[in-house]
Amino acid sequence: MQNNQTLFEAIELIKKSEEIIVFSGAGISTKSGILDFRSSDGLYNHISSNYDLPYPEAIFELDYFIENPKPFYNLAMGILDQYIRPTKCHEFLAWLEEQGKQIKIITQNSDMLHQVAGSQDIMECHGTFNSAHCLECESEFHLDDIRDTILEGTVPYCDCGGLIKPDVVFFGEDLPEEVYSYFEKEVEADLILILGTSLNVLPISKFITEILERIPSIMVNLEATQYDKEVTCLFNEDLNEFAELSWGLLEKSL
Ligand code: CNA
Repeated sequence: MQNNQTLFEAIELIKKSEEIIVFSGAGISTKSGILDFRSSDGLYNHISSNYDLPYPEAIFELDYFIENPKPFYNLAMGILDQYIRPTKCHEFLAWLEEQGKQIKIITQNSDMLHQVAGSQDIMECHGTFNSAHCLECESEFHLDDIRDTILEGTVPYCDCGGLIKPDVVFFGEDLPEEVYSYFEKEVEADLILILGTSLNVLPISKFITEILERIPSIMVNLEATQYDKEVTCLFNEDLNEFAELSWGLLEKSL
């Protein structure tokens, strides 16, 4: 760990905080085997090398998906085919909650790993893979209803003939209403943990970075972000290493 002083400061902040907001991004799940978007070995570079698309982001754009859903479902097949488990960091957050901390997870991820780890209060601001809807008749499906079709390499369609789309928020779609109502009020917390996000995706990164003026923060991210100077404790480190060290230190003192 780069700086022991900052680590001890972060541990003290976690220890004395009762209400903690966690803002997580794709970086918390990379050690589970799910690529993030923007790292050099992330999804965008993978898509550029392996898919014939006008630009990598097109795969997550609603208009492009409606025209050509095959690339998205091909990518989804590769993810569903893996055995994916939560990381040490997901587990650390669930453990903090077990210790009596009030933890609100605000995640940009749709991989459901916070739920699997046991966290209770989770707002999925970019939707979820767990459910899906027909884009024509709006019938609802569970992931289990379409999983086999996706794994066979086939695009799932509804009985009405409409294309089925997982309930993840694509570029061109709005965030769930609960996200706007949550940030409409002044957010109260003792601490915010920002974990594994480049803070590039609007509007959610704007909502979060506005809070940094009022609430102490810890950010853990391998790469620098444009908000590094605005956080209280910064770690350009691997999240699992941070979680393991913090867990060990807190276990002795909480
Ligand atoms: P991003 O823009 O790809 O940024 C991820 C950040 O995490 C990068 O800055 C990396 O440096 C950092 N990172 C990667 N691995 C680690 C690690 N082991 N330890 C510490 N830091 C690490 O992703 P964001 O989440 O900021 O972007 C938001 C997008 C990505 C959202 O719309 C998500 O839905 C979307 N996404 C989600 C998943 C998922 O559900 N797991 C996967 C890929 C993309």
